[in-house]
Amino acid sequence: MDTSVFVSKDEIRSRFSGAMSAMYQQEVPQYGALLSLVHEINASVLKHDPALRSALQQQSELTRLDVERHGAIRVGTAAELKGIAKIFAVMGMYPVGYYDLSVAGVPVHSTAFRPVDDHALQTNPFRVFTSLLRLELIEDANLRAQAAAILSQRTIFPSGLLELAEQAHMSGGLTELQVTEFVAAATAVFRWHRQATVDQDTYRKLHEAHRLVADIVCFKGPHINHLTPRTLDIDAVQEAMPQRGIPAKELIEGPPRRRHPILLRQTSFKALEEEIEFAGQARVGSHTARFGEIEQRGVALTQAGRALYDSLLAQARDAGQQAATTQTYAERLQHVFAQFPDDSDEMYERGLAFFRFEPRDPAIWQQELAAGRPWNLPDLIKRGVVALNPITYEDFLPVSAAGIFQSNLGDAEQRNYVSQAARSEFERDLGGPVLDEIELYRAAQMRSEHALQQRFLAESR
Ligand code: OOG
Ligand code: NI
Repeated sequence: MDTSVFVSKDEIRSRFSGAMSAMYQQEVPQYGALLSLVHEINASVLKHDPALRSALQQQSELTRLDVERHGAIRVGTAAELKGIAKIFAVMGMYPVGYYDLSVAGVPVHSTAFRPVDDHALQTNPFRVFTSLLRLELIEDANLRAQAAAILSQRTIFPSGLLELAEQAHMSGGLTELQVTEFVAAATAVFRWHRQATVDQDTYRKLHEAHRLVADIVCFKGPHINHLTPRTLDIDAVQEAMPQRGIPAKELIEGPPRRRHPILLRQTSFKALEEEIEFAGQARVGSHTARFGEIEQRGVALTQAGRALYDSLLAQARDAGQQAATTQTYAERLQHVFAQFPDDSDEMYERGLAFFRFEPRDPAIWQQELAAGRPWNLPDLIKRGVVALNPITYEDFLPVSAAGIFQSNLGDAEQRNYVSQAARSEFERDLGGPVLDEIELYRAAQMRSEHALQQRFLAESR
């Protein structure tokens, strides 16, 4: 087989991500307005902060900035999830992480399909947060059965799409002509359908069970519900949104603003009310599900760093429950997160975050090689010979995701289920295990350490 005629997975993913963005700008014009705002603010940050610019360049973060985004979809059945996994695999996107959102009163559990290797992430890190409906969390047994019956009737994949994915899998890739067909068909899976597949009464009953249940069950396919560009200054975008007539969510989710950003900060604009038509009925109704979001990404945390983050976040949120507090949530967050070191060296020494390693300066590196000392990475870092480049967090945060879901549900929908993580059921429905994100970051850091050690040994001879 001549594999040189195949288009690379990275290229297919880039084209798909671009096609999704173009489609969503058509469907939700406010997303286009948000994209322009983010581009303007990113350009201005880079212009005014040359140090950040060169750091991003050094970390190969700059080239991907303008194409970087994530999306989110919600599917109804195990078969749909398996099909989605097959399609994403053609584009080098694999399931990473398990997110239980039942704690937040949202009857789904999720994973993120994303590229995993260094080069693929650098080229285009497009990720899709993918949720599977948990019918068992609908209390009413009749409604549960009805929802299952409705879902069993639909086919979300255009004809030929799964066959193309299968062929890519069997023969190792797709040709240029096949890719054009594949990207068009894959994008069509996620388009908006104005016609509901059910009548108004059924829609209303499912909506009463949970708005997300109606969103997942009542339409022909798993429409993309938001796309999220990456910004370098989320506070600036948050502030500018209302000035552009974009109705922003009140709070930024995630950690507070820091000199050295960690994990992920996110905010969104409220979902639009869209006109829908019911099956077999002349009347129209409305549905609110689709919105826009922005994110600012920081360094990936180790298990220890993540535990510290989770406990500080819980502290800031718990403090808000106490009636006596006069601080705003943002102030409490700032205050509590003073306990998370805002310094790369300290984060590395305390094993809180993941980094890649790079000689800080060629002349100093040469001096070090000439000195003939044995390889000792922590020491090289301490003495400033080796610089720490943060490994970007590529995943999501369940508490933030819950906050994003909630902001689009309205207060009446804020109910709490007991935590009911069901990872093995999710993996059964997916048809395989999800990858462990911490392991991926640890491996990336190890690769960098080994590469620098090899170089040190080779060059000191
Ligand atoms: C997904 C919400 C989660 C994020 O950025 O945390 C998410 C959804 O609304 O379907 O996209
Ligand atoms: Ni999102």
